[in-house]
Amino acid sequence: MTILTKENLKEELRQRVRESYAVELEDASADELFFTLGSLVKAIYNDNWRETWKNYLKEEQKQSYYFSIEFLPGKMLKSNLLNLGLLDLVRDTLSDLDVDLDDLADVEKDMALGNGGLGRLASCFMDSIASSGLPGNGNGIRYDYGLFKQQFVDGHQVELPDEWLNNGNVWEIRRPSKAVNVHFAGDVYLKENENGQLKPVAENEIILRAVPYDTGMVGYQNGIVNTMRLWSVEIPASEEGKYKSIEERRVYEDLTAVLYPDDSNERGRMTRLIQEYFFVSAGVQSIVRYFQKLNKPWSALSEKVAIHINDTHPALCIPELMRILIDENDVTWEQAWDITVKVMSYTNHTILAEALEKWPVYLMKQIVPRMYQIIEEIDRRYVESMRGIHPEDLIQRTRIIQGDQVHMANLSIIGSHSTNGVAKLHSDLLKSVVLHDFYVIYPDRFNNKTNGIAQRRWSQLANEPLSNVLDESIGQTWRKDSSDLKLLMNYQNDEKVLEKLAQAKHQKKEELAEYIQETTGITVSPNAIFDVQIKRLHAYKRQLLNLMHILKLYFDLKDNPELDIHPRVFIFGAKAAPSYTYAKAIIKTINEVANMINNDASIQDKIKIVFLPNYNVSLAERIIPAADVSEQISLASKEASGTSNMKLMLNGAVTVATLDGANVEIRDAVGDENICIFGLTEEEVYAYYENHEYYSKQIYDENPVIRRVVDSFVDGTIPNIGYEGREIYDSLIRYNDEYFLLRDFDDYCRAQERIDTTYKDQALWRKISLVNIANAGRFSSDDTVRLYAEDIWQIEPIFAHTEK
Ligand code: DL6
Repeated sequence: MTILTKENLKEELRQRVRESYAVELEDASADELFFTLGSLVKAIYNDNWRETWKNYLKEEQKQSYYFSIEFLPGKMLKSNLLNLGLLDLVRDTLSDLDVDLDDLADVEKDMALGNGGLGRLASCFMDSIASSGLPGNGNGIRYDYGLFKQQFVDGHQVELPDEWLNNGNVWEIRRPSKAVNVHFAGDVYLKENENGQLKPVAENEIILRAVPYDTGMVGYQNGIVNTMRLWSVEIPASEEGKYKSIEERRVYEDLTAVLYPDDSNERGRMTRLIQEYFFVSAGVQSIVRYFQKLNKPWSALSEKVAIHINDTHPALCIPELMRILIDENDVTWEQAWDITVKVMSYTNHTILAEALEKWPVYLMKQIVPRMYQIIEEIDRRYVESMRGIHPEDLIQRTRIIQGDQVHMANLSIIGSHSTNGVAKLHSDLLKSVVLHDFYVIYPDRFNNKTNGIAQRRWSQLANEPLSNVLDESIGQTWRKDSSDLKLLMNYQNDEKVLEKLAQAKHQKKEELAEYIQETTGITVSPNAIFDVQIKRLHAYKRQLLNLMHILKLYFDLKDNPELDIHPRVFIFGAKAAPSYTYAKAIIKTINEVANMINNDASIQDKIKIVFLPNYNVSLAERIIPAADVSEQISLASKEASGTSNMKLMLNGAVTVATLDGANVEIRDAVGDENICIFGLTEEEVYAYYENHEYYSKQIYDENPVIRRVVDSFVDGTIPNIGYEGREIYDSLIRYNDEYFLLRDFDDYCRAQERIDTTYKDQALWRKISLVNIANAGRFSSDDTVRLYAEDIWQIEPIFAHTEK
């Protein structure tokens, strides 16, 4: 269908709204209009979706499959319109009908099937893979409930269910004809068949039906539409009779109900392990089914298919492909292993040892017995193959099954041909520390792929005023090729452009100020510095350090009300995992400090604190364009990459950062004078670990400013906190401040003073902001996925067969 004019677009909407809801266009509710428009947009790209798929088949293109237990696309209406080149046309058409596209887009519920960085990266990659014309698809879980909705009640985080599917999901297509069965549990033993082959025989299994829901991933104005396939559980008709009660059925029907709301390990949680095998098995089965259509020998599988294991949650892809090849297709172990290693690749997303996933042997044997048998054999053969080549202790440290635990990162590295980190520093730390043993064994498997962001969403969609200034100054090529943002460097000294950029920022600050007023009742001035820290609440990300600096400023202002600081609004957005009590204590404390300071007239609005509830992709799209300062203050060596740092930089925020994750590459991109670096380096952090010479109590004793701030958590200064303040105090003093906040505090305060001084020099500030925008192009996920495609997946872009 080609719809190019306002008139036929209006006519289509009119017809569809009549057909679907039996109302006239003018009488349609916002929901009805949104769903009508959504289904029309889908109809527009369906032809390309079908053609893209047919072309992949016809050309027998090698395809990559990105297996991720989380995807976090956010809202899709405007991004689909942008990618289809229809944004302006639809905006104008709706405006004729007195409908504002942005209001209508707000009707869509965020697709929040992820916790944070990991899932958002997966969605940025989906956009970029399609936009680069690459044959790549997503494979994940269609959770009935997304990540919990966060509310604050008396300053405490309260979690509410995210019923994102209540009104249906206009973008997905349920495909029961492509469903597959997944087998769990039971007793599995090996028995010789009539051909003398040992084959598994299973009894008392649980069989579940995995039904795919496909969502089109629309490429940016290139006619390509790839697929994100999310699996949902059902009870197969053949198994209906096995369940004696509704409750018993419900246990299995609920397997894909909830996303685990924790971005670290879910050790020991049976449902999570079932979820992992469920989407892995369904995905790998459907890929093999596709491959079989090509009528090629198994040896060609790695020429046609690349499977990416996004963090270790999909690591069972490795034994599952082995199972399908050996058990179902009589491939020898040796050949199956050769194929599997060539097909699989793995990304590590964390440096935190406690987040490296392990599963108890007993649980694996119980839930996925055949997987466990295959892993045991992989492990046995690994040990055997390494004997005589590497020392025994190294082999034992790297094997998959150690004691009563199955190490999923070890499985992922041993069973794949590529392991990458997500920023240079992170990849180096993997090689030198976290996965050093493996680096010794497989040096060629390790590589770096610095993360990137879907730049179009974070500039063109989220920040129109900025996009307009860019168009007027450097032309429009940056919209397709973000490396052209570099052209902005030519305007560093152009007063007019600098002024326009400042006006664009101000406009977004006014909009955010309005939103803050509406949602929290707090009045903030757009003339203040908007200082932003948005990310999951985690001790290593050090939101507490930010709060400690705010408290210091507050005490300084109490001591000297005339203190000359530029007014600042500290904006937080963060969810804490429901079971992470320490993180929740920090949320409560930030909220109480906010109450105390925001209501203290003597501060004369020089500091305001706003903790916006329910941080998600849509909220990020409001906050990021309005930010002046980007807080990236994790302890050096702990943040694998970070991606909010890239989004904020693209929107002209100036970064206050430790040399951690991708901050290091941001510093390299903009130069020391355009970023505010502070704190321990990763080498210094490791030196402390080696020498065991960090004593936070000593810093506390010797530094009266720190003492005053730390004491305020327990001495009654902050109203309405109890055990929360004590927990914070103890973490800093009694438990020796695991993330070195006290060590970095003074340097952080100096960095903040530099921010204040620089902001007062608006000419300088504007120039720094421009340099950040101009150098953000290198953090485009278009580039990142191109490198994955070339170096890891060996897939090539397909020629866009339809409109360009
Ligand atoms: O690679 C995406 C994202 C990184 O930017 C973050 O630095 C990293 O913390 C995050 N990792 C995770 C996974 N697990 N943990 N913990 O979300 O990945």
